[in-house]
Amino acid sequence: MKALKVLLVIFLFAGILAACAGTSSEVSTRKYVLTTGFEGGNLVYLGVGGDINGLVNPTLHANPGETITVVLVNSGEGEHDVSFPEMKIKTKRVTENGESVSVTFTVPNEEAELEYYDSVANHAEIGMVGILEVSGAVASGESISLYGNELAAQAFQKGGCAACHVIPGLPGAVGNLGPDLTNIGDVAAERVQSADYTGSATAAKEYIQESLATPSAFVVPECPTGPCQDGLMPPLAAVFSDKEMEAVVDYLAGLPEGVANLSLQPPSGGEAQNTGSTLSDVDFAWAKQTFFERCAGCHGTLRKGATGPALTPDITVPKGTLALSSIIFNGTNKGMPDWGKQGFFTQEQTDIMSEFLQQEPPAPPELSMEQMKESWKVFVEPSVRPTSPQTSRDWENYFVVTLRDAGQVAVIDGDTYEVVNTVNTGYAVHITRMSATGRYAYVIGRDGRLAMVDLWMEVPDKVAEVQTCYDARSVEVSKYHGEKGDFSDKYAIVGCYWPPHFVILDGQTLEPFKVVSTRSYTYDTEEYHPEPRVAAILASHFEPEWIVNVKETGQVWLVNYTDPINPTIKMIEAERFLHDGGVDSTKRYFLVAANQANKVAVIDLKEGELEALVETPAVPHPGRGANWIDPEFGPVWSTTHLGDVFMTSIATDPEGHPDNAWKAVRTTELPGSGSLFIKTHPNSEWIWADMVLNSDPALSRTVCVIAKADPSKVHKCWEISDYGRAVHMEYNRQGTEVWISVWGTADVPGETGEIVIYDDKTLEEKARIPDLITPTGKFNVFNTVNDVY
Ligand code: DHE
Repeated sequence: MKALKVLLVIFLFAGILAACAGTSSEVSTRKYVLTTGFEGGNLVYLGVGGDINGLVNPTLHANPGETITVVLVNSGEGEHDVSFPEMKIKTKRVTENGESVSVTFTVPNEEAELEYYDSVANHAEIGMVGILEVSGAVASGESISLYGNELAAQAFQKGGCAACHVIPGLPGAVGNLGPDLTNIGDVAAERVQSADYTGSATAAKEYIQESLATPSAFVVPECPTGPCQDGLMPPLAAVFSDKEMEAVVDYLAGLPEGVANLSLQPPSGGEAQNTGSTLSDVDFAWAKQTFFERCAGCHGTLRKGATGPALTPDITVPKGTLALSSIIFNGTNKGMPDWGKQGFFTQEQTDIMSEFLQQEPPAPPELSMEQMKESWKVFVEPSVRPTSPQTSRDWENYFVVTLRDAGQVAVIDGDTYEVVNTVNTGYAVHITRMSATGRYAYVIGRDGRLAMVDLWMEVPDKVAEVQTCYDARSVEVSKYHGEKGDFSDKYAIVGCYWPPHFVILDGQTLEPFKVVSTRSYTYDTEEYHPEPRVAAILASHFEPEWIVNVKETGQVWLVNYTDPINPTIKMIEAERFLHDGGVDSTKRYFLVAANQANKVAVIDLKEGELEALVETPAVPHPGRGANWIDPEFGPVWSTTHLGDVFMTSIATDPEGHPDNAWKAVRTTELPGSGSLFIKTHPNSEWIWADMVLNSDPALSRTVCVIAKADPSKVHKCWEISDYGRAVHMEYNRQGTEVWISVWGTADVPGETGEIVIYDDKTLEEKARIPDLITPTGKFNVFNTVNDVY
């Protein structure tokens, strides 16, 4: 990629020379990068890098007679240029997303205020207009004309400090990943005196300087969202000049009394430092694909945010490359993986991703029914499949195990621990659900590829497959058998992230026959959303209905499949960012986490209505949750949290315990946040929880058990391996064993992953199933069919 960058520089340089024709042949001493964006509904230029980073229609500066370069990067799909009419200078037009053009020219040799604007169509009228100020004898080079707070403001912006800290006086500095700096002047003086201080400063200013230059010298124990993370704060010694460092230290040391208005006006001098947003086609394509594969699940393909925050340019450009890269590389304790530390991205790739995030997100293509049908394959026709189980094994105690990075599932005998077969399914396989009879396993990959495995075969194998979308997370089957008909094993449904739709398929052959788009309006503000993704889907036991959770619009759709060509859909308003959930012990109520809203929505499946919205700690993530009887509050359903350290228990018995029903009656503290899954079984005396996304490697491979008899505290926690992460628990059919995955690294021999099996009575380790490739979810046939959790 280094070589490519060199090529890019040569290309850019050539581009600049080309653009120079008819303008100046002198060497430019100042460069400004502008990109296109939206602000308050208007089309605008946004400054990129240096002093103008994130500013709307920034005022550009030049000394009289100076030669400057202006680069324009297209963040959208429209046509744009930058025109300086008084000088009769303009850039060429950009038309493609990510395309850049530049122009180099010499400004007049006298003071002037010159307008620049987009000369395409009516773009200037609707907002794309700014000023180039030619003024005074402004020195070039480092910002030597800036003093005190002005210089501090510039440096804060350069360092991306607002992304992680509250800094009084600095607009937009409301970040909560690092310590709040409101009282840092006082706090710093106290800290150097405290016993647990590990740095070498002896006074407040020295402490602040040390924190900026070598942040690891002392890591503050508590940040607003949990323990502060070593490594997240980038060392700024090489980023700030001596003067900038001095200005920042002075400003912070003067807080809280010395708050000043640090509005980010461009300085009257100082060279704009171009961080550049001119990704090569190769880098752009890499970032686009990688974002889709690794990041879109949480942030959305169009980056409007859901489980993770929105990452549209209005948010990312002001944060800047440095702050974004630091977060991407190091992760956060709110669930953002540490992609750099885990070795998935190099520093260079992290920077490319940060730059990509500051551009307008490209939209991926749609997928038609015709394309789905082209991908549809039946390997074994229903007529030649076995009519009874062809195995003496207890197939209802099989575990279908996701081998995530192998694109496979392993079918493992729950009695003998033998891998009965390994079946190729979709890319980055996500979950498996069983047909109503349990004989078929339906496996969905992140690439929207659905595979159907017949568990009655002597060696279970794939009997059909189809691709229903490019990005999917959920699959379910028709389960209703009652007076309205027998729908066992009749239909399947896939829920997609992109395109945002669900697809109904024949349950025996996987022939897709109905697509329903979820593009719609948010339940609360009735605004159109282009990407409302389908999260969890669950089959009702009461009605011939699927509960389809539409994430971004906050609606739970009850899709009646009695006539699936003409399905009726009841849209229940619930809460935004619906994600995952399960039924209570009576199966009448469905509890689903609205995870960025910090709520759990309860749907009454008998009456088909919203029963309650329950407030919880940050980012509930239950998997399907855990049902058990609390000694004080009666039947409860519990969830753990990605963004907080608790297990929250919600009372679910409106008849027996009406006063408690649909209240979060208990929180039990775990040693860390980052939990994705929780599990129990009616025969067990324990509730198990993981902390797989905790940024501390030891906690990420730790599991905890809570005793149902004493749920006020955790009973026991331990690390289940010395590598990888502990993720997702599942019981065997009898409820006597718990299986937990060690999620390893596919290309590290000996550390690819395994399953650890515990005796649920004694909590002793019983066995390990070694050398599996990145096992994650495990689905016991009986428990999955019957919603036992
Ligand atoms: Fe999952 C369930 C979405 C990341 C393993 N995951 C679900 C469900 C959704 C979902 C909507 C509920 C399906 C249902 O019940 O119908 N998962 C997402 C994401 O959007 C997210 C956060 C980010 C992404 O990029 O995909 C995400 N999930 C992960 C992982 O990183 C996990 C740990 C490993 C992997 O597959 O990559 C993972 N998700 C699982 C598992 C379940 C699941 C094992 C089923 C839990 C159960 O017991 O039912």
